Amino acid sequence: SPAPHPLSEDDESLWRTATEVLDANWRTDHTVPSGTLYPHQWSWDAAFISIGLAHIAPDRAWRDLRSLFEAQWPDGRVPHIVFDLGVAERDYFPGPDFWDVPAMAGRPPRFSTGLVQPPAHALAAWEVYRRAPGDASAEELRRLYPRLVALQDYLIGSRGVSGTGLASIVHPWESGLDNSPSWDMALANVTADEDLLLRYERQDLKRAAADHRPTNDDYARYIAIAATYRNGGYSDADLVDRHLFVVECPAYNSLLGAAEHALARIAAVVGADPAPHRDRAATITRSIVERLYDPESGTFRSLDLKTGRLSTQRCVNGLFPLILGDLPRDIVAQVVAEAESARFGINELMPIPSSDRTADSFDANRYWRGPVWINANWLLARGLAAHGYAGHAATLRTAMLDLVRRSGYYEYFHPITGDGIGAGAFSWTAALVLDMLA
Ligand code: 2M8
Repeated sequence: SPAPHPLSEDDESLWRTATEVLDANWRTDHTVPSGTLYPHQWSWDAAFISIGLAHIAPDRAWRDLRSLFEAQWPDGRVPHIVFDLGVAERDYFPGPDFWDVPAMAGRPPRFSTGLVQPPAHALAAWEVYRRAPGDASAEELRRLYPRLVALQDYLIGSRGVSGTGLASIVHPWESGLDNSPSWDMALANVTADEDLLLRYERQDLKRAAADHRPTNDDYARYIAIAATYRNGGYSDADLVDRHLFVVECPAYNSLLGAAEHALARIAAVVGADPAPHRDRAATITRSIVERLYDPESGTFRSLDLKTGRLSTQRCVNGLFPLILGDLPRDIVAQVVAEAESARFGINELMPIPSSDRTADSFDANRYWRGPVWINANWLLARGLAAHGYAGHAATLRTAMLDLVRRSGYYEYFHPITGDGIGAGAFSWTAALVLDMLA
């Protein structure tokens, strides 16, 4: 479908190619993040993808979100991957055999993982509704609302380990920022189970360069943590005592808070009470500030609940609280200063990298340890605009669009050369480009 307003010739061609990426990655009732690396449906990918689809095919936007929530567990969790059982086990690791989840609520056995991902879906549902208003969208919101609430209840309840309104993640994969330096300290206390990993074959290394992906050492820990959670029946009881990895992430919890803000708006449309959502949002913002903000460095960090220690690493997740409209002004100013600093450096030539450029842990090629990601920058641009930093938001938008125009719809980008890395024809990159052009 055509752009909603006339575009320059360059942007017109960007619009067309982004549409082609999303068309090619559509599979009956959902979009895959990438036809090669990620042949199933991913949770937070679906959220970003739906926002792009809202501009070209609102029916597909809603279908994608609905498919994801049809896989919701009876306890409210929405799985981080919904498997396409028609795809061969060897096409993604760890696949359905590894996760081995039981049949439930009309779903076949092995239909998903037992982990979650950042709860970006309420925000996405609201944004799809705003971009494609009307009765059909209002009806979709009505259907999704109780499911979105059940997800929040699960995260704030079962995953509310600290009792402060914040949710803990039990695996780096749940953060979406898989190998971020933000987890290095917590992972140092997890024994890498090389023997366990040797029983499997990593599929990602057949499809992407090894120095662009997490290391085998990372994967050995990922598998050990996932196997522990699985062997405990995916139970969330006594996590701090029983589990290997229990962390509060500032990005994850910022999206949790943003979800409550979005649910307050959705509630008003579907005839529910917005007040409880506003209360929860306020609690989440307060707790993020009280628990995850380090006044000395003026940054947010992740908190390891097993040791009680804040990570010393400065990563892009520390900037995510900017997406909270109720973040206190003095703290907003400090986070903006961090984003402007040489560590992240907002400028027109390059979007914000996933990790502190000046840190020893910075790795320009390796996934979430340095490269530029479009979803993170899209969220930060939104946050900056909402707090009155329109200039910074425009700068990030220009930098993102230039990068994609130059290098293509990559999964992530080298933060110095701008070269595309990881999977090409990556769905959320295409979707968010559409949103920025519209
Ligand atoms: C990446 O994570 C998956 C595991 O979930 C992987 O590496 O195999 C992350 O970038 C994550 O944020 C993303 O949702 C997923 C699919 O795009 O890929």
